Amino acid sequence: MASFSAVAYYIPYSSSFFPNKPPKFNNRRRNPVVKFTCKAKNGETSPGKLDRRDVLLGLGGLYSTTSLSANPMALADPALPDFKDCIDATQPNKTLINCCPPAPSRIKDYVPSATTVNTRISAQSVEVGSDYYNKYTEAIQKMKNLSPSDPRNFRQQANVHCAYCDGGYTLKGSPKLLYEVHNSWLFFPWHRWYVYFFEKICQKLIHDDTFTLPFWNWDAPQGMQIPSIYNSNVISPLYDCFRNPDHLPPTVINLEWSYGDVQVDPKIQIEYNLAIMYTQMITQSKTPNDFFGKAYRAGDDITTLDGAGTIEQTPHNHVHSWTGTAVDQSNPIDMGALYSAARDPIFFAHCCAI
Ligand SMILES: [Cu+2]
Repeated sequence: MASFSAVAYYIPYSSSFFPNKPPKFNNRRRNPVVKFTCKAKNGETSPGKLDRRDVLLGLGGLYSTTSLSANPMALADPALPDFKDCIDATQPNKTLINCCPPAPSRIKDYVPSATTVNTRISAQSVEVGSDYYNKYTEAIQKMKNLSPSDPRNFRQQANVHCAYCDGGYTLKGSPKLLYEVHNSWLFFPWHRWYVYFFEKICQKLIHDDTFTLPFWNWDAPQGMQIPSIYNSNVISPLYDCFRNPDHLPPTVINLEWSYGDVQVDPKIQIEYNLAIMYTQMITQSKTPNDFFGKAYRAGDDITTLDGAGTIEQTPHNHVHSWTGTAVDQSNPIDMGALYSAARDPIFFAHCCAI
């Protein structure tokens, strides 16, 4: 257990997604580290240049598929959490919370074994009472029914997000800095692995290794509201009472929402949302770092990095705060706050969309 507390150092960068007024569009212009070209001629890539395919390959394949021997981004120790000691995380109201997972006897490196690819489906297309819905709710209910000390228990899994995002670990090699998986290029890969293992637990519990989680397609008009499966009835394991009551279906999501925004005509909101997506995906994503986020390496202070990529900032953060409760703006819970976001099952559909 913790031998010291997070507040001994600092309150995490942001313990809610948007405690105050969220940033608007990412209008910053950074000096591009890597230039972006639409397509390399004859399959060539030249040092310092990437084509769009490489951007879409993701961080895992990005630097191995291009000639980036001169790219300093690949040449530093990675930012890692120090697993020696898990400390209390900090809620938006500054109170501490213990999100630490059960201490493993040993940590084993995971080796992926899957040879097939299962396609996720949109949450909006799932009908309440369908076979898929029954499987999904069975998996989540079984996770919630597991012993509270079982690391696969739903609350334990929610706490993983809390521990890694809200000050549960220090940065390895820098005991005065906290580790954080938001606001940098860690955002995409960390969340994708998190969802991957959550999905594996679901598969195991319902004895179906083809099961996939649904994704919340908030970037398409038909997905721009809370999918009905999460709001069907209050005893469903997919339901969460800590969502903003003003934003339940059929309210259309505002992908750039912040406290105080008024609802506009749904058709206009959808047009705004599509424009926001275009802006974040294309106009503002001139470089890989714009899109994925800034490099976060050993020794870096995440509180001063200001490194979130375009999609993490908007719409990702805004979907969180739009969905989470607005009852107490100074102390948002569930989807509206880092420490509690994954307590809402819709969190995993949201993360499957990024
Ligand atoms: Cu997160």
